[in-house]
Amino acid sequence: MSAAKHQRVELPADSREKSDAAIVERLQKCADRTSALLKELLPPVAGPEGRVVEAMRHGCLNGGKRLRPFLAVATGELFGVPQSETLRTAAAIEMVHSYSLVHDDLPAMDDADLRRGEPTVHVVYDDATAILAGDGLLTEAFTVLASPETHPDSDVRVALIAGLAQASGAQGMVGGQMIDMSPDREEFDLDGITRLQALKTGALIKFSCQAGAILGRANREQYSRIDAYADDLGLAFQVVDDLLDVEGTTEALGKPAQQDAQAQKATFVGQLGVAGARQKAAHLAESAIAQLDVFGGEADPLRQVVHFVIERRS
Ligand code: GRG
Repeated sequence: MSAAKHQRVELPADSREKSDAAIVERLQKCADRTSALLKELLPPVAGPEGRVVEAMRHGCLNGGKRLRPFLAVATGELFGVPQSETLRTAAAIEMVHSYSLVHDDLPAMDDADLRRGEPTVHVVYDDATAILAGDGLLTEAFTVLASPETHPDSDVRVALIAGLAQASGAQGMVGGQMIDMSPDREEFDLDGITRLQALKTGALIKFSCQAGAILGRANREQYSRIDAYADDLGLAFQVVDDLLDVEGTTEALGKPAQQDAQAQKATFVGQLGVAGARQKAAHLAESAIAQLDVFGGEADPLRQVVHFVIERRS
C-alpha cells in the first residue's frame, strides 16, 4: 500500500479530522504572518505615486489562501529552517503570485471583476494602474529577495532570485499564460494541457517548495524528492482548480465561476470529465505524498497540505 493510501485510509476518523483541523490552523497562522509582513514591506507612500502602492496593497492584501508561502515555510521547516527565516522569501513569492492574478484579471486577459471576494484591481482603480501595480509587485519581490535581511549568504540569495525569475518568466508562468491564450488551445490533448498547467500554475508552486529546500540547504536526493512532490502537487492543484470552476459557485470561490467553459479554455475536466478529473487529482495526491517517504514526521505538514489542496472549496 502506498504512503498516501496508508495515511488516508487507515487513519481513524477522529485522528483524520484532527489532522485536517491542524493543517487549516497552520495555514491560517502562516497566512496571517505573511499578510502582516506584506503590509510592512509595502507601506503606503505619499505623493502621486502613492496610488500605485495602494493598488499593489489591494492586489496582495485582500485575502487568499497563501498556499505558496505555506509551501516555502513548511519545506524550510522540513530542513530545520525556522519560519521567521523563510517568511521574507514566502512574501516575495506571494507578491509574484498576486501580480499574476492582477494581470490575469485585466480586460485584455480574463476580464474578471471579482477576486478573493473583492472587486479586482482594475475595477477599483483603472487598467493602467492595475498594469503598474502588477509590475510593481513583480519587481518588489526581487528587491525583497536581494536584501541581506532575506538571507546573509549572497549565494543563497542569488539562487532564490534565479529560481523565482525562472519560475515566473517565459520558461514558467508567463510562458504558460501565453500557451493558455493560444488560438489552438481547444485542440490540446492531455499532454498539452499538462505542459501548459505545469508552466502556468505549477512552476510557481514548485519554486515555493524549492525555496524552502534552498534555504534549508537540502542535499541532492532531498531536493529531487521535493521537486517530484511539488510537480504532483502543482498538477493536483490545477486539476482541482478546473473542477472548482465547473462545480463551485462565484460566492464560494470569490471569483467568477464557470469561466473556463466561457473562455473555451483547455482544461483537465474538458479532457477527462468530472469523475476522471477527480480520480486524476486523487492519484496525483497519492503520488505527491509517496515522494515524501524518505522523510519522517517533520514532513507531515507537507503531507497534510496535499489533502487540503484536493479537498479545498475555493
Ligand atoms: C498574467 C503573467 C500572468 C500570469 C497569470 C497564474 C496565472 C497566470 C493566472 C491565474 C489564473 C488562474 C485563476 C489560474 C488557476 C490557478 C490559480 C493560480 C488560481 C489562483 O491561485 P490560488 O487558488 O489563489 O492559490 P489565492 O487567492 O488563494 O491566492
